[in-house]
Amino acid sequence: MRTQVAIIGAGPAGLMLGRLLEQAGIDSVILERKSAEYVLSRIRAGVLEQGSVDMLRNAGVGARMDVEGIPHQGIELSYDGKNQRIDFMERIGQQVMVYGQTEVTHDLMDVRNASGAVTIYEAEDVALHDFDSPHPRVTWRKDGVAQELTCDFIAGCDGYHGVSRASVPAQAVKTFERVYPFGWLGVLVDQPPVSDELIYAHHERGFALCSMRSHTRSRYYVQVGADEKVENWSDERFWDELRSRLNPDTAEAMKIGASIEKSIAPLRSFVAEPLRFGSLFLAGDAAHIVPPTGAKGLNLAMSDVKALGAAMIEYYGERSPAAIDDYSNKVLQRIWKAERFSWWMTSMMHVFPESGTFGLRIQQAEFNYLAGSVAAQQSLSENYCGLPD
Ligand code: RFL
Ligand code: PHB
Repeated sequence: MRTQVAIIGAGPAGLMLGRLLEQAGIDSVILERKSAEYVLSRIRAGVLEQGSVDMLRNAGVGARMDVEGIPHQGIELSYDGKNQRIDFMERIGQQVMVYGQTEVTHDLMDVRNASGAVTIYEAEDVALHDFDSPHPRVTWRKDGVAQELTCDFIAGCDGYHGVSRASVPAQAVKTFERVYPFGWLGVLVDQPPVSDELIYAHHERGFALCSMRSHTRSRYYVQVGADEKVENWSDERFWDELRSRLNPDTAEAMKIGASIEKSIAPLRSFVAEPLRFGSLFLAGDAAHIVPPTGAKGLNLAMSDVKALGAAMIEYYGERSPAAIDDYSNKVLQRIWKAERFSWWMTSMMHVFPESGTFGLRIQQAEFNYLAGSVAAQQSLSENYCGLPD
């Protein structure tokens, strides 16, 4: 089999890249290790920056988002029960869109299926070859049968645990990492959200987040220890813990019910450099991880593939390698700014047992500064809603 661009991974990064290329008449094949149903069953991000919203619309996959997505013009920060609203619209004239990653992925899969472009699900033992040359290859097995794809480029969009970054010789890649001593326990429930806006709460028992997927489906998280097991968290224990971390009025108003999904995600900051190795390019979680506190992961994946897609389109259209040569440097600038913001939001809102009472006072001062400073609120707003490309 032959294609122009082999894309590894059918998450939001791989599917969006495939769509951008298809719109420009460039052929791609997507190889995905799991089934489409499995990919759609993973509950992840919920917040889209304006830039991601625009990308989905321009890609012709914004119609359902525009009906079902919920525009949000601010967030609530809660610190030991005291609430402070950050009004994005008033501070910087922007908003974000609450629309689940599952729905984004679904919409991108539908448009790809309709286009006839090839996606191979349940591809086993995907392996990358010869990407230090202009004639890279990808091999895999499907239903036990060995397969091969030749191509011009490989886009590694296969997430943090994927094969693409792992295929690069260790001495060719530098990695930067911080692992946080906690995770997020998340619950999805078919009950209306407790608040019209997201609530990010700091409490001495730990961080909590009240989010949503729709007017009838809520997503809640609590900070838990890094080695905590989901089996130890009955629904009752989760609701008690969540409510204990919110201000009493919010806790009182919360509608609870049987969880329809419950999982723990570890928190990590990670960046690989560079993001190009000959004919192989990394994008999305394959290239970097942010802790979810700033709602940046999916949005960064989108902005990476926006740049990568444009660079490939320029390469095929104008026979110019300038943009593909610039890809890694260009996107790393934005990635590091999102890393900084996600680290900062995480540092302000979570409980860090090792930083003691001094650390707590610094967090309190950070919150008080935000509450009293228009400049600090503008800074949070522009980072949360998305910095320019
Ligand atoms: P994905 O979504 O991980 O997709 C990678 C795909 O590659 C496949 N794959 C392979 N395929 C073939 N061969 C192999 N060897 C393969 N290995 C892996 C995988 O099966 C998968 O289908 O990466 P992508 O596309 O880069 O997208 C990144 C986003 O998924 C991620 O950044 C966000 O979910 C992060 N995130 C959030 N981001 C936001 O922008 N806003 C949020 O509100 C937000 N909340 C979150 C989050 C992530 C969370 N968790 C669970 C990590 C909340 C949570 C709890
Ligand atoms: C979510 O709804 O899953 C969500 C929202 C905001 C975040 C992280 C996760 O910062």
